[in-house]
Amino acid sequence: RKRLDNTELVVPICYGTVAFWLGKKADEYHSHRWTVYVRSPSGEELNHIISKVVFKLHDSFMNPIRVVEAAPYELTETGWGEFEISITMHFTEDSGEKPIEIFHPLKLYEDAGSSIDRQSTKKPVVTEDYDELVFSEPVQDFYERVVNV
Ligand code: SLL
Repeated sequence: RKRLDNTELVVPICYGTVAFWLGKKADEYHSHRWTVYVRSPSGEELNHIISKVVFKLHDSFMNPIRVVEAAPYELTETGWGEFEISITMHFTEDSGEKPIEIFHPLKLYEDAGSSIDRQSTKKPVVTEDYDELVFSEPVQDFYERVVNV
């Protein structure tokens, strides 16, 4: 497969968690409903670049390895605790790229001292990170396919 010298393909992504307290519906093991996601900051499709996303949850979850093979690349669960989520992005076969693993903390509670001191079922706790996937010297066919979408 031919790679392009002196070329970089830069793909912006953002990923994060959104968590709602369950209020009256909360029980000991399910105090919150939360979603972890990977998406394009501009709302573009990522499915021409990403083939699947593997979310690895804390071992206290049943089947902690969750595979999402189509957009939207997100997962919703209920739980009681915060932990570090492993997010592995796999790329389309023609890219010749290895998977990339990133980590993102699931946040259920506002920081102590935050002005939002009372939990509400309506106001989610959100954390989001922005990043860029940088493919240097990309495979030519992949590059041309992606930039022509
Ligand atoms: C803590 N280190 O102790 C963390 C672990 C794990 C959270 C948090 C499981 C929910 C389920 C769940 O929420 N685990 O079993 O459905 O705070």
